[in-house]
Amino acid sequence: MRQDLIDQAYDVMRHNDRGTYTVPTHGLYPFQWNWDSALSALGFAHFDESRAWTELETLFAHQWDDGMVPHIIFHKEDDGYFPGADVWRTGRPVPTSGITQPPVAGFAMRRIFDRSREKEAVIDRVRALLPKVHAWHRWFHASRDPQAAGLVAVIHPWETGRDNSVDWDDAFTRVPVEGVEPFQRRDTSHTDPAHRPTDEQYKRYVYLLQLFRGLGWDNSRLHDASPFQVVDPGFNAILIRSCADLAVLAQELGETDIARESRAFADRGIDAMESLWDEGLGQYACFDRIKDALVQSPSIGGLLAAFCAIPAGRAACIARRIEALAHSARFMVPSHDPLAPDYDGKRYWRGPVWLVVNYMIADGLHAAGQTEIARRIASDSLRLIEQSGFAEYYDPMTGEACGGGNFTWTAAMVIEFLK
Ligand code: 9WN
Repeated sequence: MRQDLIDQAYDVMRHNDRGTYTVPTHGLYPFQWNWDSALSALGFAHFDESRAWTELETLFAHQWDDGMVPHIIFHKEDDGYFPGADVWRTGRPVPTSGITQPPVAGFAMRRIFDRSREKEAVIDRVRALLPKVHAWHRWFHASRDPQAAGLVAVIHPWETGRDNSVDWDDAFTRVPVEGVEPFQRRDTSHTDPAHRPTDEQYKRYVYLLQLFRGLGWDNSRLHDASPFQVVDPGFNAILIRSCADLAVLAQELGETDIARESRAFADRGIDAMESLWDEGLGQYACFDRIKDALVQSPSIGGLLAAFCAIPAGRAACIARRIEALAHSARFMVPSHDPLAPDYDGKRYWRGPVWLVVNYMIADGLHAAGQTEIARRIASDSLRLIEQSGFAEYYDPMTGEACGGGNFTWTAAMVIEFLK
């Protein structure tokens, strides 16, 4: 075990700890982010399990009445980030954004509870969280799957957590920019603009935000009104995995209704994932609901599908895809295929390696028996840390640190890989 790296990871997490929630990194992201928090809870659990549950409790304390859990919670005012609470204007007592993020909390809960050495001490807290997480999963199926296809759509790239992926480029041509209020970005004053989304993309992010705000953040209207409706295999794999894990946890706690419904969501999702398989790409692909077509984009979204229990043959294909990627990049797993024309090794989700995604892919492949490639992903992740520290993301060719530094979830993943 690399105790020195674990100690450094603990330091990063403590540094970004605000007591009852954690910020992704000081400066660039001064609030609580949804999937950052859930994944960071895994790291906290290794040195302070109670603090891990607090992280999840704080997140769910800001759940909306309809079940949605917002992607940002603006606990304190800070003008270092755009768009802030004054732009979202969701009318919440503690301001939040009005969209969601990958629902990784169900998975995190089960993993933390499975490993808990003090189950009796935390069981009431777990029991209290369970229906909240389930309500969020129900909300997804009710609000983002109106045709009951078994898979849910995202209506804003920020929801996927892979903000400027090449996956959204085509769908974004249908998102207008007319009427976008003037704004000033803050991200580019904290980090290298060449590592961030473009101004054109930001205008479209804001267009969607304004559209949803104009509809009063009414989730019964947003999906159908959005010109951006994309079914992301990675996002859905996270939801399916969380439903499956919640089913196991609920069963253990005697909550049989939640267990049954969660299992049904997961089973239906797994079956429907098959509709996203793209034989030409040799991996899963996004589906654009407006265009009614798969998106021809070899991104990490299709590889993250391995996080849920896809058929063994599909997991083997994903393992082969990653082996092929290893011929064109030094560090696994690039967020976009380096041989594809729109690859950009430093620009955010268009090429760089992200440890959180590596962790989830490795976890899924390991469960599917693809242990060798899972080990390779873990060891590449640690090589990046040794070379470049706890960055937000890394260039897959050079290993250079990109984006923000001292990143909470990167540190949490290091602890997970090493413990
Ligand atoms: C928008 C906090 C978040 C992550 C996302 C990542 C980035 C925000 C931004 O930072 O997104 O939500 O302003 O760029 O893309 O995955 O949750 O770390």
